[in-house]
Amino acid sequence: MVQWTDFERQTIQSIFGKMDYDDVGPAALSRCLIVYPWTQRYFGNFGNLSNAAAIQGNPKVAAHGKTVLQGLVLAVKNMDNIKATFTELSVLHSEKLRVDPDNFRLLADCLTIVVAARMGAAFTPDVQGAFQKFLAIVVCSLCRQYH
Ligand code: HEG
Repeated sequence: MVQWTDFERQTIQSIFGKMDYDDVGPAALSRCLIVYPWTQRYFGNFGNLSNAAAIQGNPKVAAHGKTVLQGLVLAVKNMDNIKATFTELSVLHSEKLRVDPDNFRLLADCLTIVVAARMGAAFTPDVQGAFQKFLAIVVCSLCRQYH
């Protein structure tokens, strides 16, 4: 069972409360697809991913970036039960989508970079610590149904 301090809870809720999902979701997913091009293999039906501009202008990437954030919002709303909240999503990524679980961490890191860039000086080391703890638990929960 994960223990959260008041600061960690407030920080996570505040970051997601203020987040512009239409901006951050597409930016994080496109950054992941550009920086780690092998992650593109799961999105073969998304059309043109041939270069950074194509990825950043791809409406399917944008839409899926928002979908991923909706998944994270579910975790924010269930911070004391993230593992159970993600059981089905973990099964989906493992058994149907066959996403290599190492990639969860890569997307989480891209999201951290995008959030840091948007928050600027407000992204203090303490805030980063809380945010990355949250994402580490998300990643860990998504990996749980792999066997
Ligand atoms: Mg995944 C579908 C969340 C990482 C590839 N992902 C989804 C869906 C959600 C989600 C909510 C929709 C599920 C549904 O339709 O029921 N994904 C999610 C989170 C994270 C993540 C929260 C990690 C932070 N996903 C991830 C990574 C890859 C990936 C790293 C591949 C590199 N996801 C993927 C694919 C689909 C989803 C290929 C199906 C997309 C589609 O066909 O529309």
